[in-house]
Parts: sequence; C-alpha cells; structure tokens
Amino acid sequence: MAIEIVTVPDLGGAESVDVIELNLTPGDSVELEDSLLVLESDKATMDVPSPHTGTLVKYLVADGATVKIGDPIAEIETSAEASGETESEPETVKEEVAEPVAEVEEAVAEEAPAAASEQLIVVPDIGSDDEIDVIEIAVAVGERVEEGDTLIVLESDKATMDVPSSHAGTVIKILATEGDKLRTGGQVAILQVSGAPVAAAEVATKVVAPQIAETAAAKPAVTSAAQPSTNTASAKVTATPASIAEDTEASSVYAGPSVRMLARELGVSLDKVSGTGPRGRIQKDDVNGYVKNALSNSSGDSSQLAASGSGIPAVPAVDFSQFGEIESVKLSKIQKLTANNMQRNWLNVPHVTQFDDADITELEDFRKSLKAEGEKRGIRVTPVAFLIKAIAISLQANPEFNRSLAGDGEHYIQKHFINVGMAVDTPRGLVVPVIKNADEKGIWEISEDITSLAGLARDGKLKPSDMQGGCFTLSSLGAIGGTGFTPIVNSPEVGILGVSKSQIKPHWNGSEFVPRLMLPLCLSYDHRVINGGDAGRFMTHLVKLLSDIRYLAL
Ligand code: CAO
Repeated sequence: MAIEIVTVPDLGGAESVDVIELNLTPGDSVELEDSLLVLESDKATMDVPSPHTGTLVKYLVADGATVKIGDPIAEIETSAEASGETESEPETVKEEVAEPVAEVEEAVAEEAPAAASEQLIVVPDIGSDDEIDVIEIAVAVGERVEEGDTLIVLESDKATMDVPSSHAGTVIKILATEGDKLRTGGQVAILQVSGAPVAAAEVATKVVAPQIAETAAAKPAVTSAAQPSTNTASAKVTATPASIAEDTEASSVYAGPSVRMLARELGVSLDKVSGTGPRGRIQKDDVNGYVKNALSNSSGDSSQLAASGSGIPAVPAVDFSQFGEIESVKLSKIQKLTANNMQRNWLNVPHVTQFDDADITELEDFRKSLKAEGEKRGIRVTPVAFLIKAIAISLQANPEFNRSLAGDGEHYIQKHFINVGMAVDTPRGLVVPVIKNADEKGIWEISEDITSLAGLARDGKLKPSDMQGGCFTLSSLGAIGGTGFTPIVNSPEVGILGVSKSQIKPHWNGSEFVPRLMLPLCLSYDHRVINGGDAGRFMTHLVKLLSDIRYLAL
C-alpha cells in the first residue's frame, strides 16, 4: 500500500483555476483515468483524471478553492505494484511531449518575423460594448489575406458579422478561437504585413501544447495529445458555455459528470434545469431543486418530469429514417434564437390579429412616378418605405402601440421615440434591423435605410446597434405573396404589422364597382397592453394614411 498525492496538472497557460466540482467521496474506489474533480478557468473546464487505481483517501482542496499547477488536490491509497507502474510512465511521456514543443519553439523563434512588420488586427467598432461570440475562424496561420478579407466571424444574439482584415499580409498568429467572446478592440490576429508566408508553426504548437483556451474552442471534450496518466499530466478539456453551442447533446448543457449522473439517476433532462453555479453551471442542488419543484407542482406525479417546460406535453421524437432517406442539419445560431424567441413570445403574449385592406392605388401611382428621380438619386423606393413612414405616424397618433410592459408587472414604459423594425429574410435566418427615428425621416431617407439595412442583413454584417431599440415591427411578405398571415409580436414590443401582396380588387364606390389596388394588412398585438379599440383606431389610421398619402405629410 502507498499513499499517492495527486497534484494539479499542466493548465496549458492558465495561471490559476477554480475547483468547481469534487466528483467522488473519500473511501470511493478509483480506477485509472476516473475523473477526480473538475477545474474551471475563464475559458474551459477540465476533468482531472486519476493517475492511479486505488481508493480516494481524501481531497486536499475544497469545492470553490482556487489552485495552480502542482498544488496537491487529493490523496489516493494504491497497491505498491499499481503505484510503481504509473510512476515509470510520466518521464517517458514528458520526454515525448517536450521534444515537439521544443522543436516548435525553435521553429517559431527562427521564423518569427521582425516586430516592425507585424500588424495586430482587432475587432472594429461593433456599435456596442457587448461581448460577442466568435463562431468561426476564417483563416489559418500561414495564409495570405488581402485587406477586407474575412478573418473571423462574430455572432451576437441577433446577427453574424465578419471581421475583415484591415491590412494585406500573412497570418502569423490567430489570437481568437471559436467560442471566445470579443468586444470592440478585442485581439483577432497578427499579420506579417510584408514578406513571405510563414510556416504553420503556430498550428503545431496548438497540437502539442495543451492550451486550455485553444483546445476548448477547437473541440469540446478533447483529450489533449499531451495527456499522459501522471500526477502532473494534462487534463481532459471540455468547453464552457461559450463554445458548447456547436456541440452535441452530451455537452450542450453546462454541467459536470457527477451532476449528469445524478440527473440520469433521477430521470431529469438537464436542458430543463437552470444552473445557479458560476457562468450558469448546473449544480447538484439545481437538479434536486428541479425535482422537488416538479413533484410539488404535479402533486406527486413524477411523470411531470418527462414533460417539456410549463407542463406542456413534449412532442414525441419520431425516427423519420424508417420512412425514407433523411439528413440532420444543424440550426444556425440565428435560427435557434428565432425559434426560442418565437416560442417565448407565442407562449407569453396573448395575441390578437386584426385584418384590413388599404387602397394603395394612388400610393402605387405616386411611387412609380418617383422611379426616374430614384434612378438619378440611386435610390429604389418600394412600398415598404411608405409602410414604415405610415407606421411611424400611426405610432405618434396611437402611443399605446409604443409601449412595453415593465418587468415588475406594475408599470408600462411609454417610449417617446419612434424606431420601426423591419423583418428581413436572410439565408442565415430572420433578422430585424431597426429604422431609427422613422417619424423624422422622409421617403427617400427611409428607402436608403431599407436598402442599406436589408443589404447588411443579407451579408451578415449588421451591428448589434442596428437591431436594437425597435418600438414596432413590420413584416412584409408583399414581394413573395399570400393574402394574409398572423405575425407573432416581437416582444417586448406590443405590435407587429404583417403585409401581404397587393391585388387589384373590385371596390364599391357607392354607385359602381371600380378596380382598386388593395394591400392586405394584418396587425397582431399584445392584448395585455392593447385593447381592441386601440387596435381598431391604429389600423384605421394606418389604412387612411396609406390610402391617401397626403396625410403622411401632415
Ligand atoms: N405587394 C406587391 N408587391 C410588393 C409588395 C406588396 N405588398 N411589397 C413589395 N412589393 C414589390 C416591390 O415593389 C418590388 O417590386 P418592384 O421592384 O417592381 O417595385 C418587389 O416586390 C421586391 O421588393 P423587395 O422585397 O426587394 O423590397 P421590399 O422593400 O419590398 O422589402 C424586405 C424589403 C427587407 C422587407 C424584404 O426583402 C424581406 O426580406 N421580406 C421578408 C420579411 C419576412 O421574412 N417576414 C416574415 C417574418 S416572420 O413573421
């Protein structure tokens, strides 16, 4: 028998990390490679595997402690043979690892470009202070890029945006990794702005050196190449929430192995449990609390656990492959957010949709008459510009539609500015850029805004600020078709106008039927804030403005 002290392994660059979970109880038997505890840096979590088979005598750290490389973390009682076996391993493995690292360092030193020719590329002004996820690294070390070439792609809650290179040159170091969060000024890459391409030494470094951040972002749940079973060996690295979005079910929830085991034992689906630990990590208490809550809400009926949120029965999973060929396609982040937002708004907002037609015969004649001048100005005027303007003026006249419910349930917020969101259909999903101060703008200016924002949306280049501050949303399917639909309110806004395709229809003018161009309008509203009378007045006003655009000028 021997007592082995297990220490904190190589942290791959992190100075210190937190102990966020102790996986075993003293007295538990431990197999080689069993996870002893979980460490967490600000970028990744790591399971520390046991370098021995034996019995856990005690932990030498507490949950929540901060530790650094070499700190003792646990005592394991082993048989003499077992400990002898494992002790011979580290030296060999260390040598194997050390060599390529040394080679790489030499290679990097030899090939390092002169400092004068290096150019640091940072995230340009993204219009807010928010941190945004890095979802794609578009270049590799050694690659030649031109000014304007995309280096990385960022994705906020609402849109993706490319970060272009501000210089032409060769990428010598990539400073961001997928899953990182960057804000304006965040470091992206270093370019050698003159000179030949460099060897991909940096890539080699990534393979052999267990850098927490790089490994975590490159592939969640990766076991690094430098992961021998020694006391000071490196650890299994698992992505934190910043990078789990791309992962499978197994790690798409931020929880450690013992919490997962508990959830499995209790039949709890972890994606239903809110984490109260650091960065939203799910703790054992969260799982127990969820169970307690589910049991008390369902008067002891544990079948509640199998239902989806709010007690709504889950949609059964169907294996479609039994009926024919299928493929599983990953949702983009925007699609996932849209799905969540739609469900949230659909479930939270009591919707009513009201319909009407506006006679836009004269509006269309006028719009077409603007074509020649529009060509001169380089501006394309579509019916959407008139709709935005008419909505802005209707919001002025009907301020109930420019409100949002306050979170306290006791107040509403009356907005004294008028920004109109416009749903744009893009290959990456639905986004809603906002035309600011639409009430103060004329048709030309609004048309310019529509063209530029719709273009940025389709190219994935909208800034978060382009999509913030909306008061009301327009969803125009007029160019596509249809006679009407019931749009979902873009909460916390309280109203949304759906517009379908205009059609010539017979209209009774009092003495005869005349052909008029009629535009179908569908106004959905939050019935908690807007009552039917408010909605009737808003719609009537809107129809009047569109049917006689002279009112837009008043
Ligand atoms: N009826 C008939 N024709 C219409 C129309 C309507 N209601 N609205 C637009 N059109 C015509 C335009 O006049 C234009 O034709 P011309 O070039 O001959 O003038 C043509 O359709 C194409 O318009 P467009 O789509 O390029 O431009 P737009 O300004 O009308 O729309 C935008 C811009 C961003 C609203 C639109 O491109 C878009 O993405 N719509 C989809 C919104 C969406 O997905 N909504 C659903 C959200 S989920 O509820």
